Amino acid sequence: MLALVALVLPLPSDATAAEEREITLDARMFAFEPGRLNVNQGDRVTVILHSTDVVHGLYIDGYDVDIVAEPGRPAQVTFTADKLGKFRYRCSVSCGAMHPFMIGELIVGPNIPFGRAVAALFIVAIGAVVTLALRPINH
Ligand SMILES: [Cu+2]
Repeated sequence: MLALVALVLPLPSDATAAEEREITLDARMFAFEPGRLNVNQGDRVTVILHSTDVVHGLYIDGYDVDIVAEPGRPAQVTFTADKLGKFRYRCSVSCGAMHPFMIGELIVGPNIPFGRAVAALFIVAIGAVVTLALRPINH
């Protein structure tokens, strides 16, 4: 019952506030580490690209991100993850035979359902505590 109320009520605005995220992405022949990035829509994302062997680039489809890192000289970019969905990222510098397979996936998920789920759980927990506290004690 209380959980239903939580799903209907508007949440405080900070429940959907964007986060600042800093992600370190290692590039080497022929992979990115990590190969998958998860962020929430609206997040301010900073990616720091480290190259551990030769020159690699980072190009993110749909996000107008294109940076190049030399070994020992990381490159950095900041963007707002304003588009929902899955976006490929790839190496933008031809770095060897397997270069076309040097790809990863950026997943931008909605942040509202998660906030609501947390709020619903929180209210259920409070409801349980209140119910237990009000229960008559039998000796
Ligand atoms: Cu590369």
